[in-house]
Parts: sequence; structure tokens; C-alpha cells
Amino acid sequence: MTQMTEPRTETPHAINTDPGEGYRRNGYSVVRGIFDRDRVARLLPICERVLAQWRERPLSDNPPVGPLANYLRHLNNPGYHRGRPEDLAAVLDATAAPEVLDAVDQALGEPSVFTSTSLYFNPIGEPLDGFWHKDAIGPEADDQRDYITGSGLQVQVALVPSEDLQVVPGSHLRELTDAERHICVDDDGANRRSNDMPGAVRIACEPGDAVLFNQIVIHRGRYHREPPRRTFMISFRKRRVTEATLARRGLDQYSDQPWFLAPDYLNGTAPETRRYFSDYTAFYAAQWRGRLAEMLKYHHLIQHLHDTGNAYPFAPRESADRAE
Ligand SMILES: O=C(O)CCC(=O)C(=O)O
Repeated sequence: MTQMTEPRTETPHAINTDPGEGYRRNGYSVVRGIFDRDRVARLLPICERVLAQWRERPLSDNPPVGPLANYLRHLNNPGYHRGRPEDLAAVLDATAAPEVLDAVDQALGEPSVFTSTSLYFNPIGEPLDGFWHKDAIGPEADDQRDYITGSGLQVQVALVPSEDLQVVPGSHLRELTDAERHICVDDDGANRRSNDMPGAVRIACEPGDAVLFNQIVIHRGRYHREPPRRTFMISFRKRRVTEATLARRGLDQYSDQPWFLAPDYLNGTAPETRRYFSDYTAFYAAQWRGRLAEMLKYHHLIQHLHDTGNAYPFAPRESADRAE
């Protein structure tokens, strides 16, 4: 059933523009104009083009492609920018813009690692209000150093005016209240799209404005067909947490970005972007190379089988036959 949001005026609007203390107190913060007009004007058509390609030929079905889809991941996948290296460079420059990295440093208060880029957009199917949640976090987040700032954060930059994100300020600092539990958890999540979340605020952004929010503040998006939503999201995790996650679980859907190994991947980017992503590449290179080495082994075997006309390697071998 379609559930539309409340009239906008009923939800108070949030204005917390302090990515330091304010972020720690509220679990989110707004940085006005983190991207200037030129950057927004450059990114918007790139995002439109990638979205159009993704609708036709997505490079992944995670998140699932379909009428309810409202975001896509890895805008910086070079497969979305074939023949347009300058577009890829623009996406990478925006992702590692000094203004973004400064705000993230202020908010988290310790070194972080880039996690991923995403694009949020309107679904073409049934319009829905999003569900209230805290992001799933692994056992590594059970660390006092993450109780206030979380283990990572999202930076959502509006490319068109947006009021699609809602948060419950301060909800990162405590357990769920009964009312929040009723909405977020109870009845198998049947109430998750409720428009009665106590204390919720809606965040109004003009193009270029950013919202930083941590993954333990209660939040949700809005997935209506109108007004248009085009929000560029960059995710970061604390370096300490990222190291622990990598050691425990290896690569995951966020960190599996082997395209950074391509020698020309950072071509055309600003020197500071190149520096930032060279460090990022060094962080994950061993894991990506390990995976690539495995794939090359099998690739070479397949090539050999093909070249020698022995295309089927599963037939019993003579020696095995004799052993039986
Ligand atoms: O902005 C949205 O639509 C929701 C974002 C969200 O839930 C998240 O990043 O965890």
C-alpha cells in the first residue's frame, strides 16, 4: 500500500551546521555549499547519464534493480564512464574534495578511509516513505570510541533541492526509546514507515549542501516520484574500524573496488585527489591483487583448455580410472 509522507510543514526542519561539537551532540550536521555551483553543474549531468545507463545495463544487481530501486552504488565504477575519463575524474575529484575530507575529519575526530559512492534518486515504481533504522554495524563497532561518533558516516550532497532525509537528533547516544522500538523493530518491522516518529526532523538542502550523519542515528529517506531527488553520497569509515573489518571479513561489497588498480584510473584528477586515492589503493591493494591472482590462474587454465582443444576438464583421468 502506498504511504505518503505527512505534509512537509508538520515535520520541523533541522539546522545544525557544526560538523564538530554539533555533530557529536546530534548525530548529524549540515555543511552548506560543500560543492560549489560549478561542481554541482558538472556532476548533475554525469549522474543523470550514469542513472540512465544503470537503468538499461546496471553493472550490479546489488542493490536490486527494479521499479522500487532508489539508489545505485559505485558511481566511480569505470564501467559507467567508458570513453568519458573526464567524467570519472570529476566524480573522483568531488569524492575527495578537501572540503568533504575536512568535514569528515571534524565529525569523526580520527582518521577515516573512503568506503563508497552512491547516487540516490526517485523510484519509477510505487512511491514510499523510507523505513526508520540505524545502519547495521558489525561487532567492531562495540567500542567506546564509537559510541558518540559512530564507526563511520555518510556525506549526502544534494545536486537538486532535497528534503528527503529525516533524522532523529541525539538518537545515536542512547538505546531506542519504547516509541522508537515500536516503530523501528516491533511487529517484524510493520511500523517502520510510520510518519509519527517522535523528535524527527527533516533536513532541507539546496544544491551543493551536504548532510553528514553517522550510522547510529535513527534516519530514513523518502522515495517519492516527485520532487526529483539526485543526491550524491560518499561513505567513510574510521580507519581503525576499517582495518579491523578487513582483517576479520576481508573484502566486502563496498571495498571490492579493484578498478583502483588500473594504472590509468586516476588520470585527469587533481593532485590532492591522486594523493588521497593512492593511499586508499595502497590500503586495499594486497586484497585486490590476491583476488585478481586467483582469477588469473583460472583464466589461464580456461585459455589453455580452449587452446589445446581439451575444453572439458572434468572427465575421469586415466590414472584415476586405473586407481579405481
Ligand atoms: O537517504 C536515504 O534515502 C537513506 C540513506 C540511508 O538509509 C543510509 O545511508 O543508510
